[in-house]
Amino acid sequence: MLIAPGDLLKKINSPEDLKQLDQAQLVQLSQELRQFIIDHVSVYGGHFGASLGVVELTVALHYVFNTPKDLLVWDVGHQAYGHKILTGRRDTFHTNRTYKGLSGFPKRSESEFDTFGVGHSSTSISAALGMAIASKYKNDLSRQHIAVIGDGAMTGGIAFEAMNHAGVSNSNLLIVLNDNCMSIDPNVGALKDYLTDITTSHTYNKIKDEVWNMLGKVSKFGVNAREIISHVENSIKSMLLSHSNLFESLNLRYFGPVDGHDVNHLVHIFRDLKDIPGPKILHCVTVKGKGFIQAEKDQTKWHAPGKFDKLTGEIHIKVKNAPEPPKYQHVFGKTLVDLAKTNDAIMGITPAMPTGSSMNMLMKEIPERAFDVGIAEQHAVTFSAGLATQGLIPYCNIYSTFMQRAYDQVIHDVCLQDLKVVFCMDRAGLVGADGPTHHGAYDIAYMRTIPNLIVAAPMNESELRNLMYTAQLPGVNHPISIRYPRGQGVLLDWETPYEEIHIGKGRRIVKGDEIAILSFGHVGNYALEAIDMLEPKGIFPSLYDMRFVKPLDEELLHEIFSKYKNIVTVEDGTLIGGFGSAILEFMADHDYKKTTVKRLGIPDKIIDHGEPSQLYKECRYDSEGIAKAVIDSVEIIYT
Ligand SMILES: Cc1ncc(C[n+]2csc(CCOP(=O)(O)OP(=O)(O)O)c2C)c(N)n1
Repeated sequence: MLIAPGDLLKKINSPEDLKQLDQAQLVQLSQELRQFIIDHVSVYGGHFGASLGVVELTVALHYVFNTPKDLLVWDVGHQAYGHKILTGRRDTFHTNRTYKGLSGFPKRSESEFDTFGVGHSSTSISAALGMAIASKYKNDLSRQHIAVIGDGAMTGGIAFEAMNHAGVSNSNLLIVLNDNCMSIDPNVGALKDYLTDITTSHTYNKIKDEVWNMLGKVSKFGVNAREIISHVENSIKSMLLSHSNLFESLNLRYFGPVDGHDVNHLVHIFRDLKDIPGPKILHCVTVKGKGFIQAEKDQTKWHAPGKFDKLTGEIHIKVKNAPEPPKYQHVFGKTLVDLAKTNDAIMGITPAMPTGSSMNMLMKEIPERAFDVGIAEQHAVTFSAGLATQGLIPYCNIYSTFMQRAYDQVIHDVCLQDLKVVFCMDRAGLVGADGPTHHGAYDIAYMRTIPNLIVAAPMNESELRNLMYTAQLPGVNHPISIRYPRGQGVLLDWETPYEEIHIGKGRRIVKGDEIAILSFGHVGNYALEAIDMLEPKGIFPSLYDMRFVKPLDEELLHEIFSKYKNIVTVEDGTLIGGFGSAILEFMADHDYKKTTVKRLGIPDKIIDHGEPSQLYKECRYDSEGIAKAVIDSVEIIYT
C-alpha cells in the first residue's frame, strides 16, 4: 500500500489495515505510533514509559497474529496504549482515563481486541493459558494465545504458578517477556539478576544465535519442521549445560533474548514462533520510555508523569498560591523514618511500590530495614508475619486494592496467630482515573470481619501520624490496619509531638443537634464541608469521627444512639459489609429500634474511572451528597 510517510497511522483503524502495509513501512508506523502516544499523554496525562517501550512489540504482534481471533493478553495493561490506538480507538484516545471515556487498561466491554480485563499484575499467563486450553478443548488448534508480561509482573507468584501449569499443558501458548529491568521502580530480586545475566552472557548468546539460524528454516521445511525443532531443542539442551535456563526447566521452550525495538526482526521471529507448537517464551529486551529521552533517563518518574511539555520534557506542576497539605503517602514515609529512628524493631515492607507508597524514604535512610519484595503482596504479608514472630514490628504498606491479593495471608498468617503487623493501606477508597481495578473499595468490609485485627482510618494527616505512632507502642499487641486515601488532606504541623490514640475510641468533631453524622476516615472532611453548607439553612448536625471500625467505640455509640434519632454514616468504601453496616449491626444488637440510619458509601456496582470528585458525586458522598442526606433526614424528623 503506498501511503505518504507521516500518514500511516491515520489509515490504521484495525489490525486488518495494519496488515495491508509493507513490512518495510513498519519502522515508520512505529515512529508515528510512538509520537501519537507522546502527543496524547503530554496533553491528557496517563501512563507513559511502559507504552513507549512496547511500541515495536505491539506493531509486530498485530501485524503477524490474526487478532482478535488470536488472543492477545496484556499484563497489567498500563502498556497497552499502542494496542488501543491500533485497534480502532485512535480517534477516541483523547478520552483515555476520563469520566465515561476509554479505560486506561484493556477492558473486555470496551473492545473485542481486549481479551481480558487487567490492572492488577501477573495475571496474563494464567488467563492466556485458560484461553489456550479452551481452544484445545474446542479443537481449534490454529488459534494462537499470547501473553505479554513485563519482568516486573513476572516477579508475581501467580505468573510462576501459571508457568508451572503451562509447562505440562501442551497448549498453544506464547509468553512474550518484556524485559526492561524496571517495575515502576527498578525491578528487584534474584529473577531480575537472572534475566540480566542471561541477556549479557556471551556463551549463551552465541549458541542462541545458532538456534535462531536453525529456527529460520522451520517454516521452509514444512512437514520436516519437527526435525528442525528437535535440532533446536538439542542445541538448547547444550546451551543449558553451559547456562541453566529457568524457563526451559519449567518445560517452556525459551527463545531470545531479542531486541524488542527491532520491529522487522520481531515480525520475523513471531512468524517463526507461530509454527512452533506448545508453550514457549520469547524474551525481549526493551527500554522503558524508549524514544523520549527524559523518560528513558528517569524511568520511575515517567511511569505516569502527569501532563508535560513534549518539547522540553517539563512536567506541569500546579502553581501553589498557598502552602499545600502534604500527601498522605508522604506523611506515611516521613513518619515511618521518624519512628524507625527511635524504635529499632520497626521494619518497612513494600511489594514493588517504594515510590508510590513513599517507602523509598526509609529505603534511603535505613536501607537494611526496608524491603521491596517485588510484585508479591502475598509474600509481603507472610514475610511481615515472619518478622513479627521474632519481635520485630513490620509496617507492611500495601495499596488497598492490591491487598485483595493477600487476604488469606492476612487471615491465616497474621490474624490467626495474632501477630503484631501494621498494615498501612494506601489508596483506600475511590482512586480516580485508574478506575475499578484500582479502587480501594473493599478493605473496610474485608478487614473488619477478621478476629484480632484492629481496623482504623485517620481523618487527616496528623491522625495518620498518631495512629502510626500508637501502633508501635508496647501496649498494642494485635495486628492493625490503617487505611488512608490517595492525595492530600489537611495541613499538618510537623512539629506537633505524637499523641497516643486510644484504640477503639472515636471523637466528636462538631457538636450540633438533631442529627449525627458518623464518619470513618478522610471522608469526615467532606462531612465538615457539608456542615458548612447546612449552616445557612439552619441545620446543625453533629459530626463524629469514629476512627475505628473495629473495635467500635460502643460507649460513644450508646451515647449517640440515645441522643439522636437520625444518623447518617459516611465512608469511602463499599456499603455492603462496611462501616455503615457495622453501625447497623450495633443498632440491631442493642435494639435501638427508633433510630433511622442512612448510609453513604460505594454502592453495590462497579464504579468506573474519572476524577475522584466526579466519582464521589456519582456515589453521593461528596459534601453535597452528605448535605442532601442530612436534609432528607431532617424532613423525616419533621414529617
Ligand atoms: C498486584 C499488583 N501490584 C502492584 C501493581 C502496581 N504496578 C503497576 S505497573 C507495575 C510495574 C510493572 O512492571 P513490569 O511488568 O515490568 O512493566 P513495565 O512497567 O516495566 O513495562 C506495578 C508494580 C499492580 N498493577 N498490580
